[in-house]
Amino acid sequence: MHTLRRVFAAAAGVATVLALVAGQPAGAQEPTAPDQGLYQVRGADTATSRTAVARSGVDVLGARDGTMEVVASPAQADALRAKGLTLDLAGDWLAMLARRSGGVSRAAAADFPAGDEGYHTYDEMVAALQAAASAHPDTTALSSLGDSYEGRDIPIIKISDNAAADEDEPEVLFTCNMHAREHLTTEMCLHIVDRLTSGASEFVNSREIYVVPSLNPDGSVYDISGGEYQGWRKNRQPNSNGTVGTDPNRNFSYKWGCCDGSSTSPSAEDYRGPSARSAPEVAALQAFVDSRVVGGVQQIKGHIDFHTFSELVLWPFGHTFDTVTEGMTQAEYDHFKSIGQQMAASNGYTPDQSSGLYITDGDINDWMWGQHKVLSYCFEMYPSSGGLDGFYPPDEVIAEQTSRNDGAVDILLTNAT
Ligand code: NO5
Ligand code: CA
Ligand code: CA
Ligand code: CA
Ligand code: ZN
Repeated sequence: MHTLRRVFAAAAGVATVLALVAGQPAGAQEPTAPDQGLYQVRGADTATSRTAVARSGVDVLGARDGTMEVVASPAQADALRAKGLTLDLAGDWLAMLARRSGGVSRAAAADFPAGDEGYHTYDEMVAALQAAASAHPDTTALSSLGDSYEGRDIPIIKISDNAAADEDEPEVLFTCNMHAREHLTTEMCLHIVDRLTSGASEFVNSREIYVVPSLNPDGSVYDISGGEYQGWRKNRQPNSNGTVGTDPNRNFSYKWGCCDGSSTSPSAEDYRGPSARSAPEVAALQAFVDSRVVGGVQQIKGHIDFHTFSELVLWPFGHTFDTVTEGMTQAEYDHFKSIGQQMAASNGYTPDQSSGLYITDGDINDWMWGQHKVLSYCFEMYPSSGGLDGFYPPDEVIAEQTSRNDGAVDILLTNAT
């Protein structure tokens, strides 16, 4: 790991709503603005049909109880209707983005759009970690996983008694904001830091806890650039065809691209990248987790990767509908399910195997378990549904929706042994 250093990278390039679509070369994919519709898809009642929707090229915002929320072009919407699904148009995605963010001028964003300043920008997140580190020098250690594509640090804070020492205590990892627009998750990780450094948790003495509040700093900065929400998901790494972004949660090395759970199209929101761990942010996280194999034993025993939205607790595998398969015994699956159900009972989310939602390959949880046998969950946070606002709930919800997971976090910490 590197010493944390502040990097004030300017918001890269033009950050306009049009850039979201205009950066794509003509003829390479579907026509875009202004015809990106937000749709509610009904009839996707099985994981197989939800996977078909995910594979159709639309941007899946959320999925729950047989209803999916997607952003689709007219052609994509027609193709899904032709499969017998019902699509209800809920709005013009780009117009909703512009309206939601209030039409503020397009300077680099000093903060979130008006009314949402309670969210932490990248710089505010770094400052909060530095403040926590200087206020609690004995129980924290702040460093960086390495650089994002645009050269920002990816801060990681360790919280434990004698944090400077590598003690013989079970290690636990919390990761957030792998998807740029899922800003509530950054607040979730910062809330974990707050709670664990406040002196209220016994786990500081019995665990070594690592928190990464933003796995995707470039995407996160881009998403609020110009004072307008960009609805951005991926990282900001350019692709060979002129589009931008790899989906980090399809870029991990375990069975990367194995199972039609990601896209080979660079313009797709679930583009897997040209090769496994091609995204620097993914490579940095993998290198860190690899480095926690000490004396042949992986020290990290538990992990939650926070996303939004749909209020779900998900466990591996994502790449197969099978519960028991290569790399997962019945006893291991039952353990995942049992702890997952306990956590869901504590926060009111819905528990499921990840592939029960739709098939994904190259996701972080499959890699954490498949490669390192870490008890690894994906939480999809608040709200349960919500279209555009699903990614941009007002900052008033932050306190309630992050503390809502205190019990689940404690269950994970308890079982990470
Ligand atoms: C995640 C999970 C299903 C792993 C994903 O909507 S999300 O992108 N946050 N859902 O598809 O990577
Ligand atoms: Ca702020
Ligand atoms: Ca310790
Ligand atoms: Ca240790
Ligand atoms: Zn996500």
